[in-house]
Amino acid sequence: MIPTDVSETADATTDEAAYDRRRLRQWLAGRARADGVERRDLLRMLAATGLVAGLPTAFAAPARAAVPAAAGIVKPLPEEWFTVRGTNAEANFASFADTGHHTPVSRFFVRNHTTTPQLDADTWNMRVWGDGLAGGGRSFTLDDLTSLPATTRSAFVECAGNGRSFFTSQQGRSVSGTAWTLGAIGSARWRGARLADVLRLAGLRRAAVDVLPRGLDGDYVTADGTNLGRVRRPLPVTKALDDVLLAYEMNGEPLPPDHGAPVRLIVPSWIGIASIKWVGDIQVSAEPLFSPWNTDFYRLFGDAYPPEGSAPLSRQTLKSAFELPWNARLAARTGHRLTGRSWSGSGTVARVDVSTDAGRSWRRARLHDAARRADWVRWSLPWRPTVTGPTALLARATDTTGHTQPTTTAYNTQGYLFDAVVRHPVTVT
Ligand SMILES: Nc1nc2c(c(=O)[nH]1)N[C@H]1C(S)=C(S)[C@@H](COP(=O)(O)O)O[C@H]1N2
Ligand SMILES: [Mo]
Repeated sequence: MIPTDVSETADATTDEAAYDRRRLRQWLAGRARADGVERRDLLRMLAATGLVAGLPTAFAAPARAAVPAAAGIVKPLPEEWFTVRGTNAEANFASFADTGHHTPVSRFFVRNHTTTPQLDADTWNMRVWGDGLAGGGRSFTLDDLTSLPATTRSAFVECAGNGRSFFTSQQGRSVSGTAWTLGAIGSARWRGARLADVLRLAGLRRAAVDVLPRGLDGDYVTADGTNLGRVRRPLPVTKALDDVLLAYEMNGEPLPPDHGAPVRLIVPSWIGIASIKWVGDIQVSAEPLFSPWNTDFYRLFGDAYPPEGSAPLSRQTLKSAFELPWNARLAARTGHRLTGRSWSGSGTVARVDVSTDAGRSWRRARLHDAARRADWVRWSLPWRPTVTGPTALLARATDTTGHTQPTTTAYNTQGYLFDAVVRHPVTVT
């Protein structure tokens, strides 16, 4: 069930309390350790819990007109590279065959809740504020950020709903949300300041638990007219201090408008919503923070999950895709080179196995990139088909945590984190 009315104060309070209890349970059980949470943080969390009921919960505000389809994206969206889905543009994964490790900006998918704002980098500034700081906080201009030590790293950004359409086409379940195939991902070289440095300069206190970056794009209004305010999602301070960037460059160029100019967060290995674009301010809090993006969205709801949903989603899952058109036709008795990419939000990709006979037999693909965390690896496999007719190609990755892509993914109402092996139809002629 998807909660639709987040302005209902009683429900919101209950959800928040449940969320908080769940976080505490996880920490007590040591299950959040992978994200760097230490036991001494528990004491802070316990102290903070009592304050949850007093948090503001109302999001009710007048509705706005709906945004016309894809009107809000600035860059060109040629049909061979993109499929427009509402306010979003999915990359055509087959077209990645002629790109290198990194996805050019011109091919990078766009996921916008509303429209791309065109901000002036010269006047932009970002306020860091809240009771998790000592003192009154601090504002940063773009110059301030570029004068800090710069970090460059390669990382994918992938929507939590990437692969969502396969819940329906492979598993026969309908789910809500954009019906992405596998093109809601791209990998780029990001350059920026460390969020950790910015938080320390702003006066981070040991009592801080959550940071809440907020975008400068317009308020997000749901289909039923509820205004949820500006796009924002809390991030635990432990992750914020670990490897998060405030990126101002993408593939060696200033960040382009559609991808968050002048400054966006890059939260490596985590679901795309964590990487807030067009950052306008960051709240730093000594209490857990909540927004619809970590209570109603980006959790798993459904029969397999508690009523308040799973814990807020963090890491991406494991996936693979062929760089080949859907229903591609391949000549028999000819040597082909199948190529594709695999990626994981946990550990790195250790191996990829490919089946060219709909899953009956498997061969190990050759990997073409050194495995790196939060990034994808390219792979290839030679294939000389002999049997003509329709068949399915399957790619199945295993990561260094020992996780292998399963045959099916447990259903969740909003279709997040599809990790099952995708059956890619082709015809041998
Ligand atoms: N401010 C803001 N940040 C945002 C979004 C948004 O709509 N507004 N979309 C999020 C989602 S859901 C995803 S998947 C990624 C997509 O990043 P991209 O458009 O650069 O590919 O941005 C995230 N950051
Ligand atoms: Mo997303």
